[in-house]
Amino acid sequence: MRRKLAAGNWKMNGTGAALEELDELSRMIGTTALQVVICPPAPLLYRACEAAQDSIIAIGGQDCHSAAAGAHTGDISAAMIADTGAQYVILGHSERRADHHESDADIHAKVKAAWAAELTAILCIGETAEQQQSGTTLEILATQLAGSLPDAVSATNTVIAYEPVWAIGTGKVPSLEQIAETHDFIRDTLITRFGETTGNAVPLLYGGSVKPDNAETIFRAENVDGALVGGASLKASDFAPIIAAL
Ligand code: G2H
Repeated sequence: MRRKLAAGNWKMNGTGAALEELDELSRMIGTTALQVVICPPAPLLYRACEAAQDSIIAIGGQDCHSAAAGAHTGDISAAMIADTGAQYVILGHSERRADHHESDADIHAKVKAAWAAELTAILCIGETAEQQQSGTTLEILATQLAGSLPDAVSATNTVIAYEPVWAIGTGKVPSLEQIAETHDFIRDTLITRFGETTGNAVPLLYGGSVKPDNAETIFRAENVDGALVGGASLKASDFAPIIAAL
């Protein structure tokens, strides 16, 4: 049985007051066998870890630098994220790929840095609207996986999030058939490269406009083990029903 996971990506939203949502979420979900992760902005990481310490909620960063330390003004290392008590880090989100020109090679180095700091990498991949329309989605996913995922993948150090760029924050969601096809393809690609045991153990998340009213349908796809949720993770009252649908 693969572990099921719901991760909230707060993106560049929230100051200290937003931590009340963590308390509220913890109260609403109680105990569950699911893994629940909240990835707040970096300045909130330490306080989020403190706020979540008596709950089942784990905390994650939204990016890290590939270097362990050095002259990189404004950046944070994986070890700094781990030092706050966080256990996860999102890497390769399409907003980082677009806004900061991150290549698959850059992301590959960041995943290695995350593993060195004993963080679980939530690696994001996904095609743009143009790529989807030109029918190259699976090709793009194969290229991104090959280029950004290092060899030492294990059942616990990696989670893959499939996020079609055209579905992010737009309210558009692929059909259940499209979601099933892409996740089946990612699963097969992992099995081919890492073998049955590891390939089958890595959780796959869907991300892009997941809401309380569409989560249950999305989670029907066999290889969807959870969701990476942006906008609907900001309020506990939105995120809790998504977690409940898993
Ligand atoms: C995709 C997702 C979270 P949203 O970026 O990573 O955001 O749920 O707001 O589309």
